[in-house]
Amino acid sequence: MTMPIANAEVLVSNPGRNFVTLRITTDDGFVGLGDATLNGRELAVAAYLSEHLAPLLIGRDAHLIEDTWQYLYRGAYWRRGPVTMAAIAAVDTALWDIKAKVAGLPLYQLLGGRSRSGLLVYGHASGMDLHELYDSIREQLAEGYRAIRVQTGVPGLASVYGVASSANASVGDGGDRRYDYEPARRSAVPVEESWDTRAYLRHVPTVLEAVRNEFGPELPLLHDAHHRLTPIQAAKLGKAVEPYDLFWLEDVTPAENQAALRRVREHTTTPLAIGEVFNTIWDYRELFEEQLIDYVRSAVTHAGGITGLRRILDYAAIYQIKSGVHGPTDVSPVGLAAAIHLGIAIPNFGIQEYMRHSPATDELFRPGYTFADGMLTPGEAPGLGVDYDDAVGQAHPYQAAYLPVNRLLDGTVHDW
Ligand code: GCO
Ligand code: MG
Repeated sequence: MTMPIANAEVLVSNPGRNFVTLRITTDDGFVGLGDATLNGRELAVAAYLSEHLAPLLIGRDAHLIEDTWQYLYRGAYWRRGPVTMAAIAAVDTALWDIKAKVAGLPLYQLLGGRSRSGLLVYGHASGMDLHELYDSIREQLAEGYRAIRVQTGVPGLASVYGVASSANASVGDGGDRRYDYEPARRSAVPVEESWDTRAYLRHVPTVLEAVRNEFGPELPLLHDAHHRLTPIQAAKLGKAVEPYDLFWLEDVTPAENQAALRRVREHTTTPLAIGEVFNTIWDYRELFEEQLIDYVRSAVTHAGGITGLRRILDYAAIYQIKSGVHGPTDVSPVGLAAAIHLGIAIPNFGIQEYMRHSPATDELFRPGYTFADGMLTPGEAPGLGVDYDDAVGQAHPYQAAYLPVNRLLDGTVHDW
């Protein structure tokens, strides 16, 4: 029984931030969605999909998920890279969505069924100073989060990754405070921020110590260094924060150089998470085989879809490495739903990032997953459980946006 694909549409919309969504429709009317959002580079993936992949999909059998993955990956000749892998991810996710709808089952059932009752998630707290940070942590706890990422301002720096300033804080429709933590600004050129690693390294351990003392030993705390450190600086930070028992320290170095993590690992027992900018299993090979990390940060959206990420996580499992799937607001509800279905099924689930989309984004995608008591659950609708509302999408057209560029105080371009 084949199920030919009739249509593959690339939908680009901006309900407050840009999202690229692939919608595949079969001849007999089944519809699947895939997320292809690459923050700040959205139209590159949209063009890859509409110009190069969509024409290949028409008439193909929607049931052939693995074959299509291999056909698009090997068939391109040019391998890997965030644009290619986000495009393949969108096709793969949409095909899984369709297969589950045909089966009449929520997608996680096709991935092996439930391995747990829900996904523990972490929320996001930040403050320019301790007072703001404590308030933000209390808000997160009040919303039910049971694990919290802590990001802090650094004295002398006007703005820092992950810290909401009053300039980019906004009030959500429900009256609650919402922050956009990866401020891809709607502007013609990127905003520039400045950075001082020594000031950061002096300050962060004092903040984590204060937070640990204020909130007690139980609360899982996470921190993201956002690729800014050298291996030896990262080792120093990991060692300095050991007494505060972090759940993980994320992206300590720009991890193109996997071997850099050896240096970090030999100096600290602080758990390490990495990989939100990776896109294939090859990016993890040394990290896994030498057991240099503890958590995999890739998103379904950026690592070749459910097929790509599941393969990475199976490989991780043999080294006791767990999932910590990327879930910022630039992963759309389609990408997040895919992560939730995968996360509830896999044996080596660790934690799921959850930043909460704006009400406008949820109106566009109408996700069926639910957040309660610090846990996400996928819902029981067939497929991914996400719909795309064309009228809402058309009302919010694409707007050019860039992530910030980071410079050291002397003007040198640094990792953001
Ligand atoms: C995280 C990430 C994000 C990224 C963003 C870039 O840990 O969630 O670091 O905040 O900065 O996804 O687009
Ligand atoms: Mg991160």
